[in-house]
Amino acid sequence: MGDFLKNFSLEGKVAWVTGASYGLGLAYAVAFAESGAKVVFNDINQELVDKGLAEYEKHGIKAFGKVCDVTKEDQVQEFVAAVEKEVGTIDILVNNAGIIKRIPMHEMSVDQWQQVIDVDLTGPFICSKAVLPAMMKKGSGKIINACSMMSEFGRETVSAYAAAKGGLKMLTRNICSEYGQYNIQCNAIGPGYIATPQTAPLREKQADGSMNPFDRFIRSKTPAQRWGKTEDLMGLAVFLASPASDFINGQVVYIDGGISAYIGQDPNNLDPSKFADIDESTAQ
Ligand code: NAP
Ligand code: GCO
Repeated sequence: MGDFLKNFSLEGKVAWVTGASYGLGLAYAVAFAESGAKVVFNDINQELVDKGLAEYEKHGIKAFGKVCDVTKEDQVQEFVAAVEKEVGTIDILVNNAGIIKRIPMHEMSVDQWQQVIDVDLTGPFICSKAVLPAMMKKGSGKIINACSMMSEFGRETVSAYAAAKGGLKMLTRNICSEYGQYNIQCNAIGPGYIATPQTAPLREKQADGSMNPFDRFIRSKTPAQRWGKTEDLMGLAVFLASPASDFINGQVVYIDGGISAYIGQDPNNLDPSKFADIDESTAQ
C-alpha cells in the first residue's frame, strides 16, 4: 500500500477532546490515540477526570487529563497553558462537552436555558478562541464541533439544546470563514441517535418492561432500525482531524444511520425480534 494512508495519520499531533471521560468524547480520543496522537482531555470534576484516565489506561493510552469547565474562560486558558507546557501546542480541538435539558419550553427557566447555551454553544466559542492563536502561528489546525440532528430538526422539550446546536452549526461555518486563510479547518460531526449516557433515558424500558416509545420511534426513523454505537463515529472523527480532510471546511457531516434521509415507517410495523440489541453496559 502506498503512502496515501499516511494522510489519515495523526502521528505527532496533540488532540484535545473536551468532556471526554466517557461517551462520544472518549471514543474520539481513543481513535485519535490509536491514530498516533497525544490525547489531552478535560472534564467537569476530578472524579470524572480520574474515571477518564482509568478508561484511557485500559486502552493502553497515557492521556493528559485535568479538571476544566468549558464555560469558564479562565479555567480554559489555564488548561491550554498547562497542555502547551506539559504536552505541546494543540493541533486538534474537538468541542465535545455538552449537556441537554429535556423540558417543555414554556416550563423552562431562563437559568436552565442559559446552562445549556453556556455549555453547548459558549463553551465551544471559549475553547476555540483559546486554541486559535497558536494554530494561526503554526499555520495549521483542526477544530471539530459536536453538532446534532438538532442542528437541523426540532422536537418537543429540547428548545435550548436545538438553539445551541443550530448556533454551533453557524459557529462552525464562521470559524471556517474567518480562519481558513491560516490553514485551519473547522467542521462538525452531526451524530444521529447514539447509545451513550446522554440518551440512556430515551431507551429506558417502561414500568411494564415494554420498549420505550421513543426507542421504537427512533428505530422507525432509522433505516438500519438501530441506535448508533460510539465506535460508529470514530472513523469520521479521525478523518476530520487528519490531513486527508484539509480541503473540507465549514461542513457538518451527519453520521446518523440515514435518519436525515428517510421519512420513516410506522413504529408499529417494526419487529423487535430483528433489532440488534444494545448492551447498555457498553453504551458508555
Ligand atoms: P454525555 O454522555 O452527556 O457526555 C458529555 C460529557 O461532557 C460528559 O463527560 C460531561 O460531564 C461533560 N461536560 C458537561 N458539561 C461540561 C462542562 N461545562 N465542562 C466540561 N465538560 C462538561 O454526551 P455524549 O452523548 O457523549 O455526547 C457528546 C457530545 O455529542 C455532546 O455535545 C452531545 O450534545 C453531542 N451529541 C450526542 C449525541 C448522542 O446521541 N449521544 C448525538 C448528537 C450529538 P458530566 O458527566 O458532568 O455531564
Ligand atoms: C434528544 C436526544 C438528541 C441526541 C442528539 C441527536 O433528546 O432528542 O438527546 O438530542 O442527543 O442530539 O442528534
